[in-house]
Amino acid sequence: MNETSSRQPADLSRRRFLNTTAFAGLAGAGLSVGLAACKQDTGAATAQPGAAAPASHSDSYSVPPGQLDTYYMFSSAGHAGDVRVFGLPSGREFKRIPVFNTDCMVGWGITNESKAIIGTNPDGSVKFNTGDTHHLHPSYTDGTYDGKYLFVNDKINCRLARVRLDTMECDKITEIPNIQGFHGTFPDKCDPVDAAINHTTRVFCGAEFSVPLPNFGKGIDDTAGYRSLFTCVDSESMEVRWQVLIDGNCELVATAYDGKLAATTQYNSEMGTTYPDMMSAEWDSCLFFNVARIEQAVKDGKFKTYGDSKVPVVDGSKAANADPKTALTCYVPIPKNPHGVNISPDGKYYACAGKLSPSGSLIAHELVLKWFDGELGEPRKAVVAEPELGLGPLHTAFDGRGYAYTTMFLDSQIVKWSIEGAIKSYQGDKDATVVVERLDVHYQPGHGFTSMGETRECDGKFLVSDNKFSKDRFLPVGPLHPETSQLIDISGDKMVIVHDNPVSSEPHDSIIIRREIITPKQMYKLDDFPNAVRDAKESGVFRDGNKVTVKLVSQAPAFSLPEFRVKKGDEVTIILTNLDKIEDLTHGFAIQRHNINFIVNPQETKSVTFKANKAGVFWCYCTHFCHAMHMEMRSRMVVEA
Ligand code: RUQ
Ligand code: CUA
Ligand code: CA
Repeated sequence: MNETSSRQPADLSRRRFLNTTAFAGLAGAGLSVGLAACKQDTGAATAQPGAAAPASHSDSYSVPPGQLDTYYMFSSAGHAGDVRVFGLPSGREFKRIPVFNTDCMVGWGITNESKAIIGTNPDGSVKFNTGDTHHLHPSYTDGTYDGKYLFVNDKINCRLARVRLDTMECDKITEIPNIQGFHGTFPDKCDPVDAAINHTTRVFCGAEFSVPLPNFGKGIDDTAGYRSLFTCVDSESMEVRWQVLIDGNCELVATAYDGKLAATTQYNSEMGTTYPDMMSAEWDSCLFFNVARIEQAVKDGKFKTYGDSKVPVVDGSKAANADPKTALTCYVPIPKNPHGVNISPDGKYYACAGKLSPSGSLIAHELVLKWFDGELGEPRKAVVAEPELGLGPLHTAFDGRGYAYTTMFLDSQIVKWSIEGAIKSYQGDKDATVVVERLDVHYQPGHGFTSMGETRECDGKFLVSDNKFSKDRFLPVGPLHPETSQLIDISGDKMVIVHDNPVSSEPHDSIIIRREIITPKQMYKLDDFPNAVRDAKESGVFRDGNKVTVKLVSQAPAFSLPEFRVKKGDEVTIILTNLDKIEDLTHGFAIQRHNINFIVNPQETKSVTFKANKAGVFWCYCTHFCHAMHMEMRSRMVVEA
């Protein structure tokens, strides 16, 4: 237990409230006393730029003005629909990358280019303007991040998005057919057949909710016939490659370092539609997919399609996969309603968190492969440890030194346990030490994740606990509290909470990348945009019937057209290129009373299309502070009656 601070009364009542009221019925709530408090060490060390932050002194985690962080942290933003970029160890937020949301600063969901990525209705309006991002994972090469892409899910509208890590902007969004509740996602790390393809080419997607197949109004009352699918998307084309029909559902997703297996936990092997149904069985599964066999089955034409989707769907149900030697899927039984699945950085074990069971289950990669070779027997034999961890285990992270760190939602703790100790204990060794430390966090953690922890370069320096509640940790800001992101130093024998950062709702999963891995571009090229207005002389108003194209450029502190004229009823397309070639010199463009607002970064081109429905004079102005004459940076749209 950690040392107590001077805040016990409020904190204790807070914990009692959470453990007994909010989660009554789920938690048998052994109320733990003692609260984690950051020990206020006063060390003199300062962070070295480029070097990892030294451990043990809280001051050594501060990043002084003018110095840079050593890590990037990317976080999904939950039902805010965007992706956030932070620096660690400072916890400073740098950027919000719009993905499934609308962002009026950037113009995401407003410009034609962003609408084309998001997807449009026949009338040109954006098809979806909500999203729920839970899980984001970058592309891999050689078992570590290659700094190319970040993939992120949308649980509401069943989409997978890709963010380019050089521009930190979303460049593709794919809608996945036949599914609902797309939750877990993970890119592969290697091709299952050709080991020379040692980088990401596929992204796997787990569907949590089951639906009738096809879902067009038939089979509504036959809930036993509802099905879930596991999906593979091509990481370059972002086309859906194939799907697997399964028994039960998918939850979180993990992938093997050798590319041979993808895994998903499933909490609804009962295939129930109400929550008592979904909790009725004592056992659910971690489900493994044999990627090479699935792709062979697709090649051999052993698939179906559903509705108007052309995506091949192979049969991964238990009944169709009884013979391990030909099976596409392997269902490894684990206790009741598991949640996260995370692979250890050595590639050997999948750690599943029990959620409704106070345990974790460790499944050996080698043994699952052995099952597929027909040499294991019962799939349950692939489980090599099942340590008792505490209440509400959700997700597990690793330090590369043989320890696992599991978040306990109900106990509000990070539990550090020994992988080797857990395996020995499972084999009957009564002296094996399993749990080595419990650290209270504030409060109710969802994900915990470590620096480079989901790569072969796991460095064991930091763990971040993203906690769902903050209550008394920050100045109150009305009924909606921020969440708490706690930075924990795990480099020493004891976990040390370094600091709390408030985060706006609701980050789920995050990843921590060494900063050297990412090389952002500071400037676009004009050639990146086929519609670029390459010279101020190309500016003007071009009419084709009642369709009018207005081309203009921005060069601080002026737009190339001080005025442009259109007619009432015209469909107006404005194409704006920012010809400034100075890093960080972004301009904005907004039109009064027309709901138009977007930015253009240096050398970038964007366009918007709208109806000029009202006659009159409408000022256009630069929204982004760019110059001493920023206020004067205007143009005038004249709409003639
Ligand atoms: S899953 S806590 Cu646990 Cu999407 Cu977020
Ligand atoms: Cu251009 Cu402000
Ligand atoms: Ca269940």
